[in-house]
Amino acid sequence: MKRVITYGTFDLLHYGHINLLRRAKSFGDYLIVALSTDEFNENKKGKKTYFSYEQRKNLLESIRYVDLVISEEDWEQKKTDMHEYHVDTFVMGDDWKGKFDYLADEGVEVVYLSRTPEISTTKIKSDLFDTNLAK
Ligand code: C2G
Repeated sequence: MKRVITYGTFDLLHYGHINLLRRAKSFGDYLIVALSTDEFNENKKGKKTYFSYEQRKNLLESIRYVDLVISEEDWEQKKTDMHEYHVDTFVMGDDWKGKFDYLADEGVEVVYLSRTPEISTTKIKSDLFDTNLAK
C-alpha cells in the first residue's frame, strides 16, 4: 500500500483544495492529511480560520480521497511524521516548491503540484466582503 501525505489549513474548503487532494491521492492508495490546528494557525501561521479545527477535520473526512486526518501542530513534525505514518510520497502545492525537499533524506518522494490559480480562501473572503459592500 502506497501512503501519501499532505499538509494544510484547508479553511473555507474550496475546489482548489479538492483538486490538490484528488491529485495527491493519485500518487498512492492511502492519503493522510495533516490539518493545521487552530493554535498552530494563530500562533505560527498568522491565520485566523473561519472554521475551527474540528469543523475543518469533519469536512476533510467527508472527502472520498482522504483516508486519515491527523493534526499539524508545528513546522517541525514532518520528519517524524514520515516515519510514524510510513509515508512513501509527500505532496504539497507548488507555492511551497523547494521548501520541503529535505524530506527526501527520509526516503520520501517529494512532489509539488500546481495550485489552482484563480481561487483561494483569501479571495473568497475579500469577494464576499466586497459583495456585501455593494449591497
Ligand atoms: N492549494 C491549491 N490551490 C489553491 C489553494 C490551495 O492547490 N487555489 C493547495 C495548497 O498549495 C496546499 C493545500 O492546497 O498544498 C492547502 O492549502 P492551505 O490550506 O492554504 O495550506 P497552507 O496554509 O499553505 O499550509 O506545513 C504546510 C502548511 O500547513 C501548508
